Amino acid sequence: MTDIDDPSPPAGGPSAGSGGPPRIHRSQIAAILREVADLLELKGENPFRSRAYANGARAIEGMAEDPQDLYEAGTLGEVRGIGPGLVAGIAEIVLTGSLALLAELRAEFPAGVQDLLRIPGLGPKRLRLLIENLQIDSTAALERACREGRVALLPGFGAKSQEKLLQGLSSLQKHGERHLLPAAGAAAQALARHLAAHPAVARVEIAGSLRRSCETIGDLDLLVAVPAGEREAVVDHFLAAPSVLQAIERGATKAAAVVAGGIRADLRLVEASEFAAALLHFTGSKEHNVELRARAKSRGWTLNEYGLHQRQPGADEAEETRFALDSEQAIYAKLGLAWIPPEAREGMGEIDLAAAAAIPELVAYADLRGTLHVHTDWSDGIATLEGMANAAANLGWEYLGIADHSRAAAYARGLDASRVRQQWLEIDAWNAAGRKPFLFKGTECDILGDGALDFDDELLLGFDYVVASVHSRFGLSREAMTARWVRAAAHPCVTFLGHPTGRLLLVREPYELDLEAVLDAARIHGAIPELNANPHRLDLDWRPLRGWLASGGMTSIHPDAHSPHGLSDVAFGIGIARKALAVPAQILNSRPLAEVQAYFADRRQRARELLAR
Ligand code: DGT
Ligand code: CA
Ligand code: CA
Ligand code: ZN
Repeated sequence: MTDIDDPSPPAGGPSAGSGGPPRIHRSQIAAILREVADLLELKGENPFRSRAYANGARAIEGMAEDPQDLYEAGTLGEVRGIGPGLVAGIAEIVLTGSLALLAELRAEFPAGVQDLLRIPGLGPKRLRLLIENLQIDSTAALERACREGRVALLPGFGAKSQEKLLQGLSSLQKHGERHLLPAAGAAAQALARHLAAHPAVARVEIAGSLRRSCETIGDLDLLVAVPAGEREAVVDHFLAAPSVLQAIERGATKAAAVVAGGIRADLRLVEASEFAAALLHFTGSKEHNVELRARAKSRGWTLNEYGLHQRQPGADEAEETRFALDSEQAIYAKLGLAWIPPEAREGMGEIDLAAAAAIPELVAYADLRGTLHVHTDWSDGIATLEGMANAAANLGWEYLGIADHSRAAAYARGLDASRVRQQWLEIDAWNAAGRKPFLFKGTECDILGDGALDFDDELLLGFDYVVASVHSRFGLSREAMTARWVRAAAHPCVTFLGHPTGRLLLVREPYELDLEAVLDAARIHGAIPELNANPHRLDLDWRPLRGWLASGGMTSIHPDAHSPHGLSDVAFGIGIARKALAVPAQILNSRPLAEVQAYFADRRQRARELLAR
């Protein structure tokens, strides 16, 4: 069902699979529960009821097993965080794809409430005050009230929160139409499976920005091969998918709908003979397509979503003949190009590389041998150290690095020196018993405001490696933030720069920073900027990462996982690494255990020598 030559990682790539009832993804179940929790709170219901749904959402997102498997086994109620009252609701979602309670609750509020709840920094409690006192029923009404200064006058608000709300509104406007990879990927895969279950559908692919592993997704693009006579039936089938909330468009060769999570999905229906050209076109990017078309034109051909065409000498446009090319590979080859992985199709030099046959074998999910930035319940993770280690073993990994927070991150129950040493004993015991995977002693050590590290050098030297991260004082000037990072990158004990730009996708822009200066310092001192694969971050961004790798730098793909399930977020990092044209040799955690051990040992030896001077 998927492109044979497309080694997409599991989370980003299409996996339409065969038949069977469409499974609803955990993130969709969690989104429904979370919205119920918000609306119950907004309604002013018994707070325990609302909290039960919020806890349920968190439990569903964090658990290692698939919620549907547990439902089928009848053991959902045994999961910590899922109360007995919630089991029936989750069962309803698993069976029908929706929850009647949510529809009832939505009907009790103006339609604009869903948007208002998405404003960063505005929770249901305060939204309720705005609705009751200022009759706010939409983001437009809220913006007006802020501009007119009416929000600042409300008890419990004030000028500062009014300003924050305006910032939240503009952030929502800027990002509100886009979606994070887990939700978009899950929604697309559910639709692809649903489409594949129709007997007239010969082939399904997920195209667009999702196939290119972009960091956020505007809308889903699905492509199916269907005989012309069956298109209408397949459009009906598509619009009847359990996740479809609303049909937007119904045409002869296309359809569009809004699915759960407020995500738009475009469907294109083509003949099997047009499939390869259509897949190429709808995968994009637009810039890539424009360059490909120009290349076709320079050979006297035309390339469009229906195929690559040649005009017979003297004939007019209507007499174009189509080359019989039945794969993307064949179309690229006809244009004198090696096949270009979808992630690289951004119109950023990849066509020249392909023309020179210089696109290397990019890193793939299967190359990873372990990972190095995960949290346990020693700090703010939800699983035990043993639980995280076992989950890593289940992924087939050789090693796992535990990097709980340091003491300054009090909000995340950061570890002090004595807790660190206790944790080391547990890790040493694990390794001494020969248990798998091998565990590294790491820390995610806060970088304080002035660039100093949160632990003293002696303690730092006891770790196998150090991820240094900024978790506070995001508002520093560009100069101060750059100096802070440069100082940290120069510390001999620092192995990795943690989520270097601090962005939270769709929520928070990167802080002010001269990234180039920081990367220069990292290069000089041998620190590695991590590729934080948490789908909320994907930091370092693939654009600067590409430059860093091209100039000889190395990275390491870390999930920043807070639960066993979070470990598989590395798949998103693989997509981003591929966008940066990374090969396995540039990814530290694609190396086998012994090499990583040797790398850390060398770094530590060097740090000892430098600190002894
Ligand atoms: P998104 O949805 O904003 O995350 O990004 P895409 O890339 O999925 O964009 P979308 O859904 O508008 O279109 C899907 C693909 O269709 C796009 O990547 C390339 C192709 N496409 C769309 N509009 C144009 C166009 O005006 N010219 C060309 N050459 N290709 C287009
Ligand atoms: Ca799209
Ligand atoms: Ca689209
Ligand atoms: Zn962090």
